[in-house]
Amino acid sequence: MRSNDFMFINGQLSGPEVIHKSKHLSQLKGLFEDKHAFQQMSGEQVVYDIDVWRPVPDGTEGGLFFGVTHIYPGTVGDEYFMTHGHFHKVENRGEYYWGIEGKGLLLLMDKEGNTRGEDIKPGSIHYIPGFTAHRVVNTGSEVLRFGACWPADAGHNYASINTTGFSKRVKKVDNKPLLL
Ligand code: M6P
Ligand code: ZN
Repeated sequence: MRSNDFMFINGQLSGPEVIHKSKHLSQLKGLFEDKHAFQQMSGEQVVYDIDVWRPVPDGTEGGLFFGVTHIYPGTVGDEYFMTHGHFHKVENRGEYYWGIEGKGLLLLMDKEGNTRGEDIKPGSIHYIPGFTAHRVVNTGSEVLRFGACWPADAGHNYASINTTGFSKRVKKVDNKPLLL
């Protein structure tokens, strides 16, 4: 039998077609509230890395993608490092996220702009329904790793997050995370 070359060990995804991408602070311009603090930081700083396995071409109906995201600890002002966040281009598509290492908060926002948070920790599983924007925030002092599995035809819609963002932010208040 032919063996599979894809492995997922110790929070690391490896295999011949795994794509690695880094999100630098400069690519998250406008998302953090404290513009002054943002300007003081290097745009070169990596906020998170993503490893993605796309076994089928982007847009394939019925296909699935698999990814691992590594968000580094840090803040912009008092706001924790986080992913950009997105709705799906094909809005009804859902997704699974699960916690691997570290701790954080998954923000889920519906089309009416109601935002709620779910704690992400090693072993936690999160079902993200369609029509729901999703963003992950690292509220810990270690790297936060989470897995993701989503339909290959879901796509990413970043536009509305760029303009209106999420209706709640996660900030460090008295050294503790608060959803405000
Ligand atoms: C997960 C998946 C990816 C997504 C990534 C980073 O791995 O949801 O589709 O690209 O997180 O999130 P974002 O695209 O919002 O920066
Ligand atoms: Zn998604």
